[in-house]
Amino acid sequence: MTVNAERFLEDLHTLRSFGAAGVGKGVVRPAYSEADIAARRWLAGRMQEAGLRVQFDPVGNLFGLAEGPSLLMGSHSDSQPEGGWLDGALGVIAALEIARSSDRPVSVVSFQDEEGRFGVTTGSAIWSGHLPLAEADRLTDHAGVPFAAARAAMTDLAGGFVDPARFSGFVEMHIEQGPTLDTEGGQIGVVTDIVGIRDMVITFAGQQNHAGTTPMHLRRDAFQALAAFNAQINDRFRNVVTPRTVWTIGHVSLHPNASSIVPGRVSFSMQWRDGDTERLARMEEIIRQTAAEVAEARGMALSYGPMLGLEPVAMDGRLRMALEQGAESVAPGRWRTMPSGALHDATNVSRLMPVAMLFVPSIGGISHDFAEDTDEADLVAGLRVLDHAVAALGRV
Ligand code: HGY
Ligand code: MN
Ligand code: MN
Ligand code: MN
Repeated sequence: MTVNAERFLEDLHTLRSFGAAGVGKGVVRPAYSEADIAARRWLAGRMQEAGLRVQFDPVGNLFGLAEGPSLLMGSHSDSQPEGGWLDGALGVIAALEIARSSDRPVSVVSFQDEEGRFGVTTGSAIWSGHLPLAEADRLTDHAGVPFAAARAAMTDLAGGFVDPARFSGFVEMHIEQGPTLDTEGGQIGVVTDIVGIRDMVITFAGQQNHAGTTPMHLRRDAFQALAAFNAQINDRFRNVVTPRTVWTIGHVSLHPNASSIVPGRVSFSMQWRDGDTERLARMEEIIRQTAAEVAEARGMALSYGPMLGLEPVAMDGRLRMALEQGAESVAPGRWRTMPSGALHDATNVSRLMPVAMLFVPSIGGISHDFAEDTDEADLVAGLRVLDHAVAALGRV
């Protein structure tokens, strides 16, 4: 089968136009935003033109379904609040091109809210049964918008959940979002495993007060509590973590966030990732222990939001082998196997069927930033590897 690289690149750039940020090639296309829904409507049209039966499920996951049993390929088309044009989009458009040009039955999916506006890879977590819909409906984003309200914007499109039994496996192409391939001059990464993750919101509540008249020793300053907590977990993690372990406080809301007011409350996102479930659990113990000690020492009230998480997952051997054969024929000497430090929908789908992933380089290792980009030659090389792999997999 012959993939059409020009059509593939053109569709990628058209998808980028939905929520184009006007900064580099960046996009602002969070789940359920106008740009996201418009992009999904456009994708549905392209799937229809490709001869696929379009089905949106109740949470906005968009499927283009081939007749009968098929291989599922795809990713997500929602973005981070400041997103790159390829994160997720690449996998969806590559899947569409393969489905269009393949003589094998290939279905296409764009999962919803992989970027976790409401949680962690929400759409595929719900589809795969990891997150009950009723529980998801109670989640809110950082602005307090409930998931149920956000997904109501797509009610007119919503159909039923697609039965996963029709798919023989799932293959997701994605940008690496890290520095490995770019630094080594590699063109293709065949993924071995995807890290696990834990994510929760922690709140310290102390005493709001006047920044001029409140002596330091009488303060119950929420920012100081966060600062102490952060310093202590960095210290205590030292003998627990490996170079692959990461942890991030990415979202902080300080109340009332005014320069002349001692902050009375802070809520912050605490996220950590590792390839080992034990280590994730050990880090959780340290986080909870440290938060309790800081709260006690500073007279703060401590509370936690729901903890969301996914376990580490290994890729399927047979699908991985097909990708490795494809990589060897398309990019001999310029491919490698590697773990994924980023999360992907493939983690959730792995509960339902065999999964595998393919990476192409991120220039400068940059992602989750408007500057995210990949050389066109590498994008096309990744498409060709998928082309080979699907042919190698034969009839599903
Ligand atoms: O955070 C992640 O790893 C994914 O890009 N949402
Ligand atoms: Mn992604
Ligand atoms: Mn992402
Ligand atoms: Mn993904």
